Amino acid sequence: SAPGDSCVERTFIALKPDAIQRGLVGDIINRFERKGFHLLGLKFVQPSRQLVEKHYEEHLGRPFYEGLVNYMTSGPVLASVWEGKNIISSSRSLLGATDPSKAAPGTIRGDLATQVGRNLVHASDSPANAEREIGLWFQPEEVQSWSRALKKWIN
Ligand code: RTP
Ligand code: MG
Repeated sequence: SAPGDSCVERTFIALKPDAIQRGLVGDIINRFERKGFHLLGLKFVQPSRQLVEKHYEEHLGRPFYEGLVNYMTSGPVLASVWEGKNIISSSRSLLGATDPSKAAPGTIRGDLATQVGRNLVHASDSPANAEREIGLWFQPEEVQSWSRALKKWIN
């Protein structure tokens, strides 16, 4: 295997309803592509309450939970699967802090958002959660695999 292959991970990224409604899909996807991450799956969905409740089940009982579920079901979401070296921590760096008012300039939330309850995008926070979330949002056949044979023009 090539050097660096051992840290290649998959993650689940969701563009939340505010990202769609504000016309920020291209900007946000562009940042992941420019970073060098590879798109494996992409789907535009109106999530059910049940799906969002499972997705954010770790936050059940928190004061913001009900508002979070209402926000995430308020319109279509762009669900995606990406692959890349250290993508789980690296994608969370691209997003910036959960609260956009504390997120650094240059990050998605730092550049494009102001409120924690309207923070544009979700990224998985661990390898276990990434696989759990990919399984919640996607059927196996909806996710491509990047074999080395397909990467004719890149490392
Ligand atoms: P996400 O799961 O959406 O990628 O965000 P995160 O890891 O940065 O933050 P997390 O703690 O998992 O929170 C999930 C989402 O809940 C909303 N939230 N509101 N204090 C609040 O009002 C509050 N805290 C969290 C945000 O939409 C956050 O992204
Ligand atoms: Mg989270």
